[in-house]
Amino acid sequence: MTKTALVTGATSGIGEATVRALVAAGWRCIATGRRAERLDALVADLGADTVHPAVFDVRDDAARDAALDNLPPEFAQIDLLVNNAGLAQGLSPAQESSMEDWQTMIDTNVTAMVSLTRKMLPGLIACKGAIITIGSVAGSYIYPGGNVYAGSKAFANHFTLALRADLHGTGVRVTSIEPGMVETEFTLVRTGSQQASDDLYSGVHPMTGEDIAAAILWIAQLPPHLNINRIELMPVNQDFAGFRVARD
Ligand code: NDP
Ligand code: 8X3
Repeated sequence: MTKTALVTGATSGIGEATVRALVAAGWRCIATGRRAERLDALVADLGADTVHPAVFDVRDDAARDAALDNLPPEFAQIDLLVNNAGLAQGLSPAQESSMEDWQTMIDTNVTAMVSLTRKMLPGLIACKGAIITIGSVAGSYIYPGGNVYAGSKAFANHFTLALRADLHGTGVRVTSIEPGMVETEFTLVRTGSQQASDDLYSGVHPMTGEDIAAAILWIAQLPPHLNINRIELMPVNQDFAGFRVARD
């Protein structure tokens, strides 16, 4: 029987690649994001029978509920939730950061992710479904300017493991995927500069959205007795050495 995934943040990057990978493997997807034209293009490309566009800001619970509470019947049973929508804003040290940027990251990466997950739990339990959350290496290893983004992803990583404990015995599978550098629109959104994005990834051979989507698809298709708890991925040219000292 055809399974259905809800993929948040499917207008670009990891989310869009995930929808493409799942649909190619025979899944139906509900693809979400604020940019309706991007979702429309995805539907035009992949077909309205396999992709249902759901346009809403994940921070707006009422808009989210309006989009998800009356799905077409063939999309109504959601077997897989991919918590992917998220962003970083800014790279300034904490003492120079914007409170507005911090609030946006907390509202999107933490509050909205938790709220959507809570909403989906009864349905996921009923069908013994699965949850995959895109956390980040930034939640485990600190880099300067990571501050609230890193904190929000530490929350995502850890909340996902905590869900696994609470869902013990329900048959629901839960996985935290924690990538390093993936070349998407992430750094453009974070810095507002395409040049800064190009410079960051230049020569690194960063991961692609398709690389992460392949991991998601692999996990989604595992037999129901098998749970991948967490996966950390990096490009070969990125590592986690980060100790520094300052001298007086
Ligand atoms: P992109 O910027 O390419 O994609 C982000 C997606 O999130 C877009 O589809 C965007 O849709 C959606 N989104 C952001 N804010 C909102 C909002 N308020 N409401 C609805 N949708 C929203 O970046 P990535 O694909 O790289 O990011 C996907 C996830 O992966 C994020 O959670 C990110 O933190 C995480 N990640 C990324 C890494 C990287 O190096 N790229 C590494 C580790 C984790 P729209 O703007 O249309 O609303
Ligand atoms: C973002 C990962 O390595 O670009 O979540 O900071 S990294």
